[in-house]
Amino acid sequence: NKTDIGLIGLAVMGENLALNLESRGWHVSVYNRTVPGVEEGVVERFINGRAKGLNIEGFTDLADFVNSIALPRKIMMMVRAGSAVDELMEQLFPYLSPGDILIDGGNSNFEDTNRRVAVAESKGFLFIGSGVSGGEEGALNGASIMPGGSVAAWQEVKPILQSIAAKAPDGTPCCDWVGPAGSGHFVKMIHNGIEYGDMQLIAEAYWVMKRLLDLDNEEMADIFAHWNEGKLRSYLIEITTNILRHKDKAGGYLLDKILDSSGQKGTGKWSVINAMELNMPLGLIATAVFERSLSAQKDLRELASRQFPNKHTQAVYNKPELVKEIYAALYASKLVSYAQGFAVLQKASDSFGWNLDLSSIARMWRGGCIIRSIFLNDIAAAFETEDKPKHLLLAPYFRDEIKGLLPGWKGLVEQAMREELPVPAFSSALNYFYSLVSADLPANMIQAQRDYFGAHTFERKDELRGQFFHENWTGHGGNTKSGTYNV
Ligand code: NBP
Repeated sequence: NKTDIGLIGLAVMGENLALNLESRGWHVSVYNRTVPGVEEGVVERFINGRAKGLNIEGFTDLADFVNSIALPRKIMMMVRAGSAVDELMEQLFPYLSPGDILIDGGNSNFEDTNRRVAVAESKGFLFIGSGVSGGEEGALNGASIMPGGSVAAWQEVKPILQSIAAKAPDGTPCCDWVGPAGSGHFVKMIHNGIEYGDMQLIAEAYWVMKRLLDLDNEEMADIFAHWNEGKLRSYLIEITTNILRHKDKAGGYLLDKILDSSGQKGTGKWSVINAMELNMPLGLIATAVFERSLSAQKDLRELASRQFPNKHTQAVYNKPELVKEIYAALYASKLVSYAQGFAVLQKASDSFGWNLDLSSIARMWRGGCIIRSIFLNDIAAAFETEDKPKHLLLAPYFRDEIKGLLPGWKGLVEQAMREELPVPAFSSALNYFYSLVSADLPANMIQAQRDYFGAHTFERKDELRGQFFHENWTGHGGNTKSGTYNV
């Protein structure tokens, strides 16, 4: 009696996914490597612990594990991203049969997935690289799952993956086919980048309330709770409310005792690096990543703060008015962030031939994952129209929203700058917006400078586009141009 699916890697994600699979009626085989000195008895502990009495079979021998699964085999790997996945694949290949399907559910780099899909297919197997978002809780009760790779595998794994996915409020599973090669992992990477942006924006909203309005944690929690009833309704706003109210065992609020130095694991950074490779602006996420880096320089900031004491005015603000402006800045900046993220997805789709469906991606993110929100319904709707918007902010609904938010948004940034209060993501978003809606930018100066010192050439407003000119700016330079390149 063979099992329906195998799962490798019994750390926090793997264990919970195995339990989730079993709870949906699937018969599951599980395997974890046994390395002397690492942690031994992982499989045994799981089988005799959380999996006791369940339809889950444990293996410590890889061949036995593979043989226990029905053909074509579906094997999900939930191991540390990086070389562990390659090592595991090499170990698995000798035991697989043609048409077997490997699913990498870790946070792999999409370029690694591009390569792995090709390697697996060259050996007659199928490979899916899938983002899985939602952490431990999502893995157990329903995650957002973003699979891409060998399309022939999709019909085989669809019922299984959709059964363990979260369901959006309208009942659709938050799991659908993304596209070929590493597209599933690319989409997951941008998801994580957007998560960095959302978190930074919420942190700035909190900071303005605390610093300019002098609100206490309960008052701030009430405001976030109120916002969570409206257009900003989302998981991150919800947990922010809970975090603000959370008491420390030793008394007081825990949040106030947490060191303001944040860490990161790299998916935000990858989003920015890949956006740069695609020559696409992703400034809000970049700002969020850089702010984490700057926050981690706590000692330097303490030193600098003594040399440049803050000139906070202690002005008395009208609370309802300022809260409205904070809301406008948060909502508008969030729109900018998603617009930038989806534009990167579109560019990747065009560059790599992935044919991504942006509305389907927005729908997949409505449940299970960290950035789940009702606002993703509006994004899905915007990309579903016949006449697809060239940019999310140009979709009629969002264009009108931004017009309504702009006065409050710029008022807030203006005020914060005057108060020497950092709101880097709010202001980055606002600057991006102003640049986006400027038919003219000072890039003519950049082009002139590039041509002046490097003979990089320029196009002219009074000539057809695509013709490149070089000026002998000094009278003594030569007429040799640099090779024209446009990234
Ligand atoms: P980890 O990322 O900590 O990975 C631990 C697992 O990988 C253990 O089962 C470990 O086995 C196994 N492993 C390692 Br390390 N090297 C191996 C190798 N060479 N061969 C076989 N197995 C190996 O676990 P996790 O936090 O559960 O995450 C799993 C994946 O899911 C990661 O890619 C992660 O980025 C991704 N993810 C995590 C979360 C989250 O919230 N934690 C959310 C979404 C996605 P051992 O027990 O013998 O050391």
